[in-house]
This record gives sequence, structure tokens and C-alpha cells, in this order.
Amino acid sequence: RLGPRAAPTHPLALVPAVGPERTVDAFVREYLEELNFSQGAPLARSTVNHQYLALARTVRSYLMADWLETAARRREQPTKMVGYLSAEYLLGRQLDNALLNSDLAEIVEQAMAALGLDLNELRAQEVEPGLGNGGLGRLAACFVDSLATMDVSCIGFGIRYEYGIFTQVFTPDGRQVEAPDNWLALGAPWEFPNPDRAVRVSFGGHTETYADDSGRERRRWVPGWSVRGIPYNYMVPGYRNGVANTLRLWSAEATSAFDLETFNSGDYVDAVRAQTFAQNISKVLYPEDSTPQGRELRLQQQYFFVACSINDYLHGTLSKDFDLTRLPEQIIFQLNDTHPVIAIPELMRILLDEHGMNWDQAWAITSRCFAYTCHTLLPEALEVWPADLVGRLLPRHLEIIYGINDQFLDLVRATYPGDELRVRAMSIVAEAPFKGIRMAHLAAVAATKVNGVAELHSTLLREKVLVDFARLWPEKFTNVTNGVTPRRFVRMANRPLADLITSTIGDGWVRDLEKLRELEPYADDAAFREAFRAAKRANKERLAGIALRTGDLVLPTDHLFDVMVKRLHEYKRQLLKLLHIVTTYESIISGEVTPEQVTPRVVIFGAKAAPGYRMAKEIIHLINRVAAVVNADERVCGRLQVVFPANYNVTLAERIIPAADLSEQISLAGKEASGTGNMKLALNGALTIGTDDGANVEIRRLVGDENFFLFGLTEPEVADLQRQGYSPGSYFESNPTLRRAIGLIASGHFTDGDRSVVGPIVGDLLANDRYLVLADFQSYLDAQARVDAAYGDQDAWSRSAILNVARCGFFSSDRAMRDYIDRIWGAEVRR
Ligand code: BZD
Repeated sequence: RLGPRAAPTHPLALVPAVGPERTVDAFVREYLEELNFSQGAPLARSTVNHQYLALARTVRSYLMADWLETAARRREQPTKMVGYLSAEYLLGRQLDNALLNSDLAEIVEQAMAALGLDLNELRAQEVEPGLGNGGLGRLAACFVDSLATMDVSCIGFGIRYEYGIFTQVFTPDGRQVEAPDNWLALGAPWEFPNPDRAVRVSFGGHTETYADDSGRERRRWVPGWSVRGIPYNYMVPGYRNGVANTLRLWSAEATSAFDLETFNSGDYVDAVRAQTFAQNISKVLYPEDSTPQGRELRLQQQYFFVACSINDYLHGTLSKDFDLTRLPEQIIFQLNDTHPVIAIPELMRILLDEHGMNWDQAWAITSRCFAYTCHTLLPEALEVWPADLVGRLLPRHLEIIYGINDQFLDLVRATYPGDELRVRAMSIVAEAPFKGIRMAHLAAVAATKVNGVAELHSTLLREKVLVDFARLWPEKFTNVTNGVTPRRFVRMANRPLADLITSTIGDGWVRDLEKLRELEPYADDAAFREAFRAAKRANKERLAGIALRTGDLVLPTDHLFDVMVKRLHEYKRQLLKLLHIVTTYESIISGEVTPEQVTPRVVIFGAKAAPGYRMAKEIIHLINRVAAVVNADERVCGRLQVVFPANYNVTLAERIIPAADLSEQISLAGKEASGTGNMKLALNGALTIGTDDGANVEIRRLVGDENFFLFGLTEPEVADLQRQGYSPGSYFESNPTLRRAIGLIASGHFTDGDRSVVGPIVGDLLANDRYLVLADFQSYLDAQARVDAAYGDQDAWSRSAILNVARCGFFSSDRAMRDYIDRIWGAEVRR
């Protein structure tokens, strides 16, 4: 319920909220007030955590006026809104982002110094909200950042997982172990719980037919149990524009009704257990990033958050008397992959069952309210939910899905008479290997637009994965190449480079990244190149400092920093990188080359494996074992080092990416939908060694062939080879370098002579090699030789690196958002 019914009369209640004064003294005052009266800690007795929490909450209070003002403006002049539905938001730390966007950094630095506090120590206290697995979740975070910066009305809807992506630790032996990510344990200063706006979400039960008031037969859902969704709001500040949008993450609690039922049965302890049962829904993020298991709890999570979000929008944002036939003019729900696709039958259900519409009316609305983004090409990543599971958990939704499918298949049959093969291929309901609901098909049928995330990916989506749908509805399909926010990943993460760019072309690039083009002429300016190298060196030194403190490793900053950071997956081919390392190492210890002849490199890996992904975990183990042996072998004289810091996350990315010279983007062509790390690395002045895959294609086109190290089979070549029958053994037999590298691994050289440890990896490479590591090996080595040669000419290298920065402005998520507006959402979202 809203506040005072009568208009407030106190003069202070009438003026719009104004943030505290933006001076160092005022900040110090606000800060101490927060520390003393909210944290209950006098400065002299406060812990670093108190100090951090007080700082976060003080900064937050400075953003509050913007947030209130933005919300009021959006209420008063409603425009079409974007409801971004994503099961994941990989946000990264909030403090620095808030300081940057609110332009408070200097004031805070001085205020903390005046209080004798070490701002860096307070920064380090923040635990990042790791509410995502990787690319897809980080993309959602970049998108909401850009929409706030562009002042587009958007709410990001998602799940407030109590435990985010696991904390990766390595055993002394180098194996991955997962520890729970208890990110809320020390306090959550950025969130605003709003239990007043809780939403009830139901599950289970059955459906029935009944006669409505006019005697018409209707269906309805009689649910078996329900939970409460509590919204937790987060500010999403735009970059210095006075705008703050909202990210609304839902947390599950037991409903009081649910409790009462159990209380009535007299079992208090059971009632408490019910609470725990409900809370399970938002307990933990599933750490599988490309092979989602069809787990019941995961479907519960998906339905839970979309049901909360739609309900919240319909009842919390729209006015009571809103004419729902106009819904598509007011909202577009963007489906971030198939995880929120159950929102489609949910909206149908609300319109049919709660608003008494007939099917055609409900479909006319629903089929205009959603757009779907696909993020994969891997068949095993496409979600198919067992129909019996959906029926058990969401019986009414299953009926509606069948209804949508019947109507859709009628259309297919009318379009392609007699083509039952096509009907079966396109059906939303799969009959084999089990009866299942193909969520991508449901999305493709209901969405106004379907997009892939890079040109190649969108083409393959149209021509392969969803080919029948693209033929039926060619105008539905479009591409929006991904982007990344230049605020977090350049301006914040890479101050040395950001300052150099700003002092050269002004600071307009932070909002308009295409301005980086103005740097192009400076590639030929020796003084600028020197300054550019100095910035890179500073970043490498910062990273080396971290490696020294945390891993007791000395990283020489004049060596080439060769970076491969991303989730561990066979298709991304960390093994190919490892084979290159082993080849270089072997060539030194066999005496084929002297250490002085190799270009000195520090190879940096960052990667988490899904806990249930055996092969990925074996590969992590092997990388760590190779690292231990190579780093300790005096014969390589420190000219080859392998570092693999545990627990790669957004915070670590912000340290590693600015320090990179070389960006490894070496997936098998046709497998990486886009990649976004590739964009971050190029924008930070790393050159890419990569296949013709995902957004690499566009990066290479923009930066120019001469500033990109291309290798490997193309997607059509891969398809051909696989059609002919790929045999990895023939590559092994015919390539002595490859034989030596694999032989060295197989011999147990890196595993204390234990060959059983490497058996599964080597065996699989030689027998299956699903991702054609061996087929691309020689081409990769050749490209790495070109890298070595190029790095030898530092001036030429810097020139290429500068051109990479200058020509990658396209990869801003601001541009991606403009593309979504132009091709998917419509200009109405911009007012
Ligand atoms: O999405 C990734 C793709 O692999 C990248 O190529 C692409 O750049 C990004 C952004 O579009 N996909 C994912 O990250 N997928 C997941 O994280 C995921 C999570 C849960 C279930 C299935 C997939």
C-alpha cells in the first residue's frame, strides 16, 4: 500500500528528493553517520567490513535521488518499457561502478584519505554478486548498464540466488574443487528488499473445467502449493546522466498461507521446514553453462522468476484499468535464451484464465510481447523439458503449450501440405527420445523477433538450428552482435589506457565508443605508441603484483602476456592452447631450440568447469600439472610460464584483460555463438589469435587481417570434414610435432609418471576429438609463430594493438542496445 492518503502538508515532504551535498566534508559527514548510526560502529572500533558497508551505503544514498527521480519520471510519462528477463546477471563489483557513474570517485578518495582509510582495502572487501555462469549472464549486466546510460526505460528481472557461481579452489594437485559462494554473508549493501511488493507463485495441482458466470466452459488451474517471491531491487546507474534504472531480483519464501495449512495440522516443525522448502527455489545458481540438466528445481526457478516478473509488471506497474489489448504497446519482454521462455504460456494463462479472454485475443497479445535471443549452437544446450515434469509442476501451462503447438502445427500443415516430416521437426513437442517441450521452438513460435548474437551465429541459426522457422517467418529473424560496456571494461578496469585515450581525443568515447576511431592516426605517432606501451606495462605490473601476493609468482612484464579466460569447455579448446604450450616446452627441453630463441611468454588461464563436467575438470587438472612442471623446469629459464589463478570471475577479468597482449579465441568454427571476452580484450589493446568463429569474424573484419592472427578451419570446412568422417589419428600420425607433444603428455611427464591421469584426455583426443583440436593444431602453431615474429617488433605490435582499440568501438553494448531498439523493440522505448 502506498503512503499517506491525504496530500502531505509538511514543506519538506513537497520538495523532490535531493542527494547529499557533493563535497568532501559532506561526504565525510554522511559516511560517519552511516558508520556510526547504521553500522553501529565508531570509526576507531570499526572493522574493514563495517567501513566498506558504510561506504557502499553512503555512495548509494548519493544515487538515491536519481533513482527516485527516474522512477517518478517513468511513472508520469510512461513509454514502452523493456522487461529484460534473464535467469543470470553476472554483475561484478558494484562500488567502483557506482563511483564512476555518479562521478564521486575523487570526493570519495579524498574523504577516505581524510579519515585515514585505505580505499583500496575497502574496495577489496566487496564480494562480487556472481549471479551468472559466464557470457550470457555478463551480457545481461552489460545490457542493463547501457540501457541506463541511454535512458531507456528498462527493468531487468532475475533471480536473487543466495549462492552464486561457486568459488573455485585448486587442490595441491591442481584439481578443481567447488566451494559455496556465500556472497551475502557479510552484508548486501546494494540491495533493497521490498516485501511489500511480494508476489505469490503457484505450482503443481491439477486443472479442471468449469462453467463461468455466462455458462461458458472454461479451464482453470487448481494449484497444489505456492511460494512468495520477494523483490530485491538494485540500482542500475547510467553513466553520469542522472538516470538510475532498476534490476529486480526475486527471492523465494514460504507463503503465510502455506505455513498456516501446516500449522493447522499442528506440526510446527513441519511448518518451518516448509519455509526452507520454498527458499530452496532461489537457493543456488546452477553452474552448468552449456549442458543444462533437466532438473525439476531449475524449472521451478525459471517459472518462479518469470511469474513474479510478469505479475509485478501487470499489477505493480500498469494502472488497474489498463486495457490489456494494448499491452504490446507498453512492454516488450526480451527472453535471454530459453531460460525464461515459460513466460509465454504464463502470460497466455493470465489473459485466458484471469482476464477471461478467448484464445485468439490472448494469443494476439502474447505473440507481440516477447522477443527471443538465442546464445548457442550446441544442440545439447537447447533446453527440452520432459513433458511429464512440466505437467506435474505446471499442468495448466502444459495444456496451453499443447494449445499453442496445435495451432502452430495447423499452420505448418497448411503451409506444407503432406510434409509430416517437417511437422515433426518443427513441433514444439518432441516425441523422442522422450516426450519433451522444446523451449527454443516455443520461443521461435511466440516471439516477434528471434536473434542470434553475432553475424555468423545468426546465419547458422537461420540456416541450421532453426532453419524451418526461418523459412516460415524470414522477417522474424535478425542479428544483433553482442557488445560490452566500455564503462566497466575500459574506463574502470583500465585507467592507464582510459586516461591516455581521454587526454588524446577527449572523454566522449565513454558514451560513444565509435569515437575511438579518432585514435587511428596516433598508431603512426611514436610518442603515442610509447605512451600506449607504458599503459600496457602498468597493467601488466599491476597483475604481476597480484600474482606475487597471491601466488608467489614473479611475472616478467616484458614477456608476452598470452591470455585465455573463459569457461572451460571442450569446444572452446583450452586443450589446443595447452598443446601449444607443451610443444614450445618440448622444443626447449629436447634441445631443438635454445630458450633464447623462443619469444618469452606468460600464458594466463582463467576458467571454471561445471562441477559435473568430467572432461572439463580433467583438462583443468592437466593445465595445472603442466603449469607446475613448466614453471619449475630450469631448462626453460623462465621464458615460458603458465599461470592459472583459481576462481576466474568479473573482478579478476578486470585485472587480467587490461594486461593482455594476446587474446586466445580459438573455439572450433561454428561453435562459439559470439564471445564477448574477445571484444573486451581487443578493446584493451590485445591482438587476437582466433578462428573464424562467433564475433571473431567481425573483429577481424574491423581491425583488418594484418592486425589479427587467423587460423583454423572455417565453419563450412568443419562441416565438410565431419561429413566425410573425421579421423584424428591421421593428423596424429602425420605430424611429428603433434606426436611429440601428445607423447610427452601421455608419457606421464607432467603427472609424476602417472599415465592413468592423462589417459582419458589423450584417449579421447586420439579416438574422438569432437572439436577437431588435432585438425587445427598445425594451423594454430603456424599462427603462433606469426605472433612470435610480430611481437619481436614492438613498434609494429603497438601499432596493431592501437588499431585494435581504435577500430573496435562497434563492440560497445550501447551500440548493441541501439540495434535491439532498431531491429526488435521499436523506437517507442526511446520516447
Ligand atoms: O553467451 C554464451 C555463448 O557461449 C557466447 O558465445 C556468447 O558470447 C554469450 C553471450 O551471448 N552462452 C552462455 O554463456 N550460456 C550460458 O551461460 C548458459 C547458462 C545456463 C544454461 C545454458 C547456457
